Amino acid sequence: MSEEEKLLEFEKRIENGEVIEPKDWMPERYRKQLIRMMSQHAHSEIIGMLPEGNWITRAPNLRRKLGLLAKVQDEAGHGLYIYSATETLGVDRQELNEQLLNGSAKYSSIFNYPTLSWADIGVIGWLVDGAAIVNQTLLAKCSYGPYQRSMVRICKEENFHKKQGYEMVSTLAGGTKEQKEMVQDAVNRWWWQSLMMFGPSDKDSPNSAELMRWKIKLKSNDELRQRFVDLTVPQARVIDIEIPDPDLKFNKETGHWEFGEINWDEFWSVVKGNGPMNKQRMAARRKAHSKGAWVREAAEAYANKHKN
Ligand code: BYC
Repeated sequence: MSEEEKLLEFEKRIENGEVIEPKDWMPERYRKQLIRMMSQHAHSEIIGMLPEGNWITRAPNLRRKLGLLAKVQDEAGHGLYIYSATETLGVDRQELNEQLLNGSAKYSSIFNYPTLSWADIGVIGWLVDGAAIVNQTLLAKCSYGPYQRSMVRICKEENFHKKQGYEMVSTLAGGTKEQKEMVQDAVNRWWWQSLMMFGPSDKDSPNSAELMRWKIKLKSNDELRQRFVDLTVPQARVIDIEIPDPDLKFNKETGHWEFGEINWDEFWSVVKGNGPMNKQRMAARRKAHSKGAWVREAAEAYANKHKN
């Protein structure tokens, strides 16, 4: 079969809703796009542990500490599942990690902001994990088998993260005047950044057309962002929290919440490495990588010893 015929057959399989498995033929570009997107996703899970890990020692009580510890551990597990799924595409985890450390692979913009108060931890669970679920629920139906399967458990855990975040936020919102102010301040600092997680608007998204044709993405960046806004605004109203957007209004005809302009200059600046915490995040990753060298060496020596 010629390459062209193989491509036609591959695209027919995608069109019919078939799932592509690691040993199936796939265009090189499909493999490359998946490696790019999945590895960036895995890196985001691992870097995402840092802003929250910052508050483990300062959780206000044992229940909150246990919840936060479990959440941060879950993120490590998510990174592990997605790195493993990415390795089925014939790429080594060491190589993926090098790409992160040398700056050629990205990770989510959201983790380049600081966690300034305890309320940030609740707001991250509510908004950041809430945004992640909207995106990942569809990835759980994407065309590549290992990626979609890794998403099933991740989505279940993210749902728990979101629920515990919303419970924290509603507790603070119903607390003292200071607690309410603290949580409103956190929402003011994380709202727009959560909207940016969905990526550039569709007209500025170079990868979307290809990813949607191959059903890696099932909905566009703007469609998912709108869904997140529609789900989240009513949740904010229930707990009397204001969304920091003067242009936010409900359009009865479309049934959607219309929102103001996102600061795309800020988004691209953060993506290019100039956000408030980019340098600290990468420094923490480099340190963890070099401190873990002995574990990798020991694991390799053990594997070699037990090869036969
Ligand atoms: N941040 O063509 P586009 C989590 C880049 S972890 C940084 O639209 P695509 C969690 C994009 O990579 C959440 N960069 O790209 C963890 C591309 O650059 P390259 C992570 C971004 O791939 C712990 C360029 O901009 N989730 O949930 O079609 C605790 C043009 O964009 C961002 C995932 O990774 C961004 N926000 O769409 C709590 C999900 N947005 O690579 C929570 C999987 C865009 O060409 N990924 N860029 O150099 C996706 O769904 C898609 O890759 C995206 C972007 C929607 C993110």
